[in-house]
Amino acid sequence: MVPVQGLTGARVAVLGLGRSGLSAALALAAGGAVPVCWDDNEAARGRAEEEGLVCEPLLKAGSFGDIARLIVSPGIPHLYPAPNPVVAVALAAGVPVDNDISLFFQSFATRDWDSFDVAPRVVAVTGSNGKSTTSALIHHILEHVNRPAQLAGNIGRGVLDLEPAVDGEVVVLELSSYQTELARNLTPDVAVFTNLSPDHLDRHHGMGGYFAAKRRLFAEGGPDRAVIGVDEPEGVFLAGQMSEGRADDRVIRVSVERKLAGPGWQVFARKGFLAEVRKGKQIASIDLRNVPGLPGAHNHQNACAAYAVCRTLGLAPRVIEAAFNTFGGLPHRSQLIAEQGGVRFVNDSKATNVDSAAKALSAFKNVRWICGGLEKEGGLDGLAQASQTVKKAYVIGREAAGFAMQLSVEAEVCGTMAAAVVQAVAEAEPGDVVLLAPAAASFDQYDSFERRGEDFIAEVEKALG
Ligand code: UMA
Ligand code: ADP
Repeated sequence: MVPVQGLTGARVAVLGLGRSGLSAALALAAGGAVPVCWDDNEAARGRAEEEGLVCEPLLKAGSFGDIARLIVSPGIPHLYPAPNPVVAVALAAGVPVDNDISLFFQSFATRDWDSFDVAPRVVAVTGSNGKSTTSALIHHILEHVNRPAQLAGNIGRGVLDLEPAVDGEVVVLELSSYQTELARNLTPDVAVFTNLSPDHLDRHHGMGGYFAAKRRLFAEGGPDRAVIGVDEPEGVFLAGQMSEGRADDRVIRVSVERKLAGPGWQVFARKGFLAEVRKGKQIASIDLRNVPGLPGAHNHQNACAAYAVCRTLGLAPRVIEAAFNTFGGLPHRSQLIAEQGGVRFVNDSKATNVDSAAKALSAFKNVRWICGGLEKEGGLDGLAQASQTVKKAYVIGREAAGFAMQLSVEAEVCGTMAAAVVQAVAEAEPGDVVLLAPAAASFDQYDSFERRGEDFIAEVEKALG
């Protein structure tokens, strides 16, 4: 745990007691603050009380009279589509609203660091898609070279749950837009922006708000190095804003769509080959085509970003290449779960938005595509181009019929995962790929994308006997 510094003796309200809230409350207490906790869910309050935390309703009159700060969990809206009532009361009372990410940045460095040979560093990764894969890949490469490293954030571990740093350590944080938008302290040493496509638009009041939330990671005077995907206009703009001039190599530009040139620092992948070019010279080239844990151009983007980060940390290209080849990938992202009779079964349940599903479809041929669920704002038009690899869609979800009608490929309304898998297995031919890439959230039928992916795996196992 990282004990919170700077709030000793202060009463700090904590709203939401899930993974981030619970670790925040415990880290506040460890640092000498007095956490005053609340969660609308009784079971969550019960778990917190078992840890010795005190829960009090935060909506009663005068609740914020003596509160120094309100720490809000990322899943709880603070502005759009409407602020949670507790957040609204805190703001009206003039209480600063903040989050666990901010507490981490204000608390991570300690006096112990004075005796370290190499100061610990924080790498933070944001973007619409590829955050988890890129973060996990950076962590994997660091472990491969025996550099002390820890991984947390939107990838499932609260940041204050990390251990205090050791000499030379690198902490890799995956940060969502919910997290970057609210954090009052946000000062990584290396910041990464993978890409941008529509997602969470209700929480950010549209694309402008969504981009603004993400670019907070790159605030003026911010990271020493910025690794920025420049395949969308927002990335090009951000890289330009961060650079003093064309040769400024504090910014590393990343592309999987074009060869990048110029006097600065760039990493790009074309036709399956990663290239690093610095000051106009090619420094290294890596063949990514047969790297098992990183299939498809979207994963080559993740590889380029992770490579760039590791180069800023002083690692050699050949060492990074060796680590790529032992990366196992993450569950629910391009995960090969079975192969029978020449048919491969791939679980990409994490493809919860249109862009990620399109990228997953483009990574394979002859796809029998299981899709559908809770549709996100912005429509499904972005899937049309990538659907060229699709032989047939098998649509699940409560609104499966409406979802199927918007697709540009032959689509069968199956409703449930069980029905979709049985039908796809019955029709699959050797060379086909049965791919779960929903292009939608899971919450109409499941608690999470993980449960949806696990259900897919269970149904495939059943269907294959
Ligand atoms: N709650 C209330 N009132 C409300 C809403 C929620 O009290 O009105 C309570 C719930 O009862 C629950 C708690 O708040 O107990 C949940 O808080 P949370 O949704 O913020 O979830 P955490 O468990 O704290 O997990 C969060 C991230 N969740 C979200 O951003 C939704 C996790 O990312 C992250 O791994 C974790 O912190 C540790 O940092 C998950 C996620 O889905 C993977 N992220 C989104 C995504 O990737 O698309 C952004
Ligand atoms: P995030 O943490 O940003 O959601 P993940 O690494 O978990 O990203 O990948 C989520 C999904 O997005 C994957 O299942 C895959 O379909 C797709 N994906 C992965 N990397 C990228 C990328 N660089 N660009 C677009 N889509 C991607």
